[in-house]
Amino acid sequence: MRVDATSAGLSGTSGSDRIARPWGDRTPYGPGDEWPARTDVFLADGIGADDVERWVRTASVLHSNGDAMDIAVAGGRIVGVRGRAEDRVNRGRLGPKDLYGWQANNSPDRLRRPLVREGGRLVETDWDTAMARVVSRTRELLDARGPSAIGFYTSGQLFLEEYYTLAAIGHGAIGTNHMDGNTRLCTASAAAALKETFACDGQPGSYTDVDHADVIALFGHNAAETQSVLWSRILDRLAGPQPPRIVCVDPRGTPVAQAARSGGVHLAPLPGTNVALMNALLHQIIANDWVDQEYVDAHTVGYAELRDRVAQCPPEWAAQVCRVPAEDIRAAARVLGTAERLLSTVLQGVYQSHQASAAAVQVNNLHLIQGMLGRPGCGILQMNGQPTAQNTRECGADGDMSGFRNWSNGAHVTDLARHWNLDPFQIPHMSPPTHAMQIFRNVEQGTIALLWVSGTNPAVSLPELPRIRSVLARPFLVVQDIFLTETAELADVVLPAATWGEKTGCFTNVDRTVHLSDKAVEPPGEARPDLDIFLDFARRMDFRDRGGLPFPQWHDAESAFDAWAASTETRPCDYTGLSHARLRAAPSGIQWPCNAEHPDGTERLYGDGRFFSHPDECESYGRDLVTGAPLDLTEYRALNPDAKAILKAAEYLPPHEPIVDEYPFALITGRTLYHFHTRTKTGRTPQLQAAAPDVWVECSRADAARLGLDEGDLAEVSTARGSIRARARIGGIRDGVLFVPFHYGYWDTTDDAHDRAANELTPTDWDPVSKQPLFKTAAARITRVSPATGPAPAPTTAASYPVTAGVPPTAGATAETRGARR
Ligand SMILES: Nc1nc2c(c(=O)[nH]1)N[C@H]1C(S)=C(S)[C@@H](COP(=O)(O)OP(=O)(O)OC[C@H]3O[C@@H](n4cnc5c(=O)[nH]c(N)nc54)[C@H](O)[C@@H]3O)O[C@H]1N2
Ligand SMILES: Nc1nc2c(c(=O)[nH]1)N[C@H]1C(S)=C(S)[C@@H](COP(=O)(O)OP(=O)(O)OC[C@H]3O[C@@H](n4cnc5c(=O)[nH]c(N)nc54)[C@H](O)[C@@H]3O)O[C@H]1N2
Ligand SMILES: [Mo]
Repeated sequence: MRVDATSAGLSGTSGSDRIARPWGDRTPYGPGDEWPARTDVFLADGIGADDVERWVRTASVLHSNGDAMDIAVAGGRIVGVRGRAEDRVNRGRLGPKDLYGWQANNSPDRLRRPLVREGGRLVETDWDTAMARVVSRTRELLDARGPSAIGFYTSGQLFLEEYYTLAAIGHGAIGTNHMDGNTRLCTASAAAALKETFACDGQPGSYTDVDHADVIALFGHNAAETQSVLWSRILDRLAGPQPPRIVCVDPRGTPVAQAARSGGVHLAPLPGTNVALMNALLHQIIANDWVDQEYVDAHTVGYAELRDRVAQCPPEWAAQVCRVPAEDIRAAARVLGTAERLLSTVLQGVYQSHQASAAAVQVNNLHLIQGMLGRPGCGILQMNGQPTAQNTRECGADGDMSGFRNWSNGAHVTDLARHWNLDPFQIPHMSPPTHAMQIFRNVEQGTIALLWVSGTNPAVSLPELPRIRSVLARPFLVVQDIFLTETAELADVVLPAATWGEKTGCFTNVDRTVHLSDKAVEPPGEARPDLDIFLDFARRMDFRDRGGLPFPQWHDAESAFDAWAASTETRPCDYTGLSHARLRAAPSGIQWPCNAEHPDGTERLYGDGRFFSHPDECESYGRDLVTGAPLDLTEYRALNPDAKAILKAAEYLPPHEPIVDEYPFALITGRTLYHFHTRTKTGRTPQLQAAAPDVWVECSRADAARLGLDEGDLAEVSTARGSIRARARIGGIRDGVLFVPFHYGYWDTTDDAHDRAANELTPTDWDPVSKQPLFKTAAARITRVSPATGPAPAPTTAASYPVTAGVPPTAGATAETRGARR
């Protein structure tokens, strides 16, 4: 076992500086070998291994990879982290956010007491006063207007036990249909793609598919920055014998694109054209007869329609639409079509782009028509983004029905009501659950009068912020967070939460691995775990089940987990073989389904060609991919009577906001390696904040030359919604496209005052199938405002690398830059 002990990591670009070297040292391995272990460690300044009193088991909450780690505790505080070498997910590795980001837990400006609005200002108060306000407002609204006046908007960052409890309170005790998560902005299209193809959510693949694959295709997924440990695994395969070929579909020159350019293929389509490109790739696979007809006949329905649809989409046609060479499309199709073991991953370049679900489904089709499913190396990862988003979906806190049950199936509703011991009629199921974009519309119209926001910062992360600010001003707003965020500033009641490291619970990553996260330290001040806050609300509301017992019937994380596990019996996400004790005792996380039949969990789904898609069992009857219109039971039964996988075709349609003379650029937004979302944690972490201190805009060399824009110039970027100012990074993005990171909130500017949030620019528009907003398809213009005073504040280590000379490389924070500010 190798130890990459990044003791302080604060100075210069030494070998252990994981800001300068985000993926650390290579540990090469070959196909079918086990990924070698490497233990990454970071301890606070002045703390040595001997000073650590306890190591407490957990996993990362700053992305969806689920990297297992131990928290170092000394003097009642978190003082560092260490990767868990024995875990199947990361084999000891940690990314830069994981190594450094825990420091935000200890930030002096954590929320320590509840706040209530008095005379227009937020003032500190006690829990009784704050909760009494929430309870009395809820009661008033329930009496006067019924459950539909109450809305919940939650997260992909709480724990499984918390989501299950929130779902039980919202859908069960209160009976509102208005509950969703920020997972709607994140991976609703992943869930939709799985439901369209397999009639049920749940990832078929496994991270160990990386160990076996000979081709790895990443569609709109900058894994190098957003799942940096998964990328390390791929880099280690690339450094070993018989490396896989990489196919990358991304308009930016990400590290993934760079890896694809040697031996694989990088396609850089115009944003919003994924369906055209996918259809052309499928066209080539079918035209060259790289199809596993036996698999198609045995395990799928819908092939004839797919074949006829993509027959109309030759590479030359897609080349015009996507503006990529037809030759490159042919080359990519050849790599994909001649693969022996193909692993595909899909993320926001598809899910937040035009025709999101339709494009994601075509990736599933690519695998099904080649029979590349359920075998080592043949995996589909319709990726999650947030660490615990899988659980939001499983538990139903995003509006899905708990346990991947089907809202349109009366027997499923009755079954859930039996587990909750409630009357089935109390659980609203006459119409589909309200999606987040519609919840905010209802708030705007006043029909939702109380909105309870937990673990998300919509005042920065929702599209079209000028509108969102006025929407959030309308309802009685409850915000449950760990910091006074831009959203909390607008609240009527602010509830201080305990977070990761300060509470116990479980979460599940994208390859279905369940980890337990134990409490390591006390939360600051009077902050309480989200679970305790939800249960306290339920007790004060005096919710009761059919037997007159307090509802929910559970009272802590362990009893919540047990209730959840019991409710998943016979469901695809079967947790009946798991418990806190089992997870605490196991050396590694465990993949669901885990039950009597599979006591050690299940590596891959669907290897036996059996799907959860029988009409009586499935989670969803599906939708039309282009219009989003739902199918009913009769239509679904006619389409798929025998529980097969479904091949669904989609016609390409042009994006809704065309590129025009006034707005000649396609604008995309997204992430950088060093920050997480709205930076409530990473902005308070010295090493991470110093690596990417302020917003920038990426532009290609040719476009910059035409516009007279130089590296570091202040530019104004505008769309029909608004404008921001940002320093220009002349980088590796394709011509005609601009990229702005969305991490930087609107008021706290580090230098001159100006709007800087990407979401000032993004449109209120969403995918018809998944209802996920389109953060990656808009028309924009860019103009130069003033000359550079230095290079743009963009990292040089990954996709935002400069193409001009003279930009100093990003390295670890120095003593002077340690004072982080947001
Ligand atoms: N460092 C870091 N890691 C994170 C997060 C974070 O904030 N920071 N957040 C986590 C979360 S919640 C998520 S959802 C994931 C997101 O992870 P990713 O999806 O990997 O990240 P993004 O930067 O949003 O978008 C990925 C890529 O999509 C490309 N793209 C844009 N438009 C299109 C298009 O039309 N077609 C194609 N093919 N590509 C396009 C962009 O150029 C970008 O490189 O990351 C997770 N991990
Ligand atoms: N323009 C643009 N916009 C985007 C995206 C994009 O690519 N481009 N991506 C979208 C995506 S994929 C996502 S996931 C969203 C993310 O958007 P948000 O969810 O708004 O982003 P975060 O900053 O992660 O907000 C999480 C909040 O939870 C708080 N928190 C952390 N831990 C806990 C806890 O244990 N309990 C409680 N109660 N609170 C906690 C944090 O302090 C923070 O305020 O943004 C979306 N918006
Ligand atoms: Mo996300």
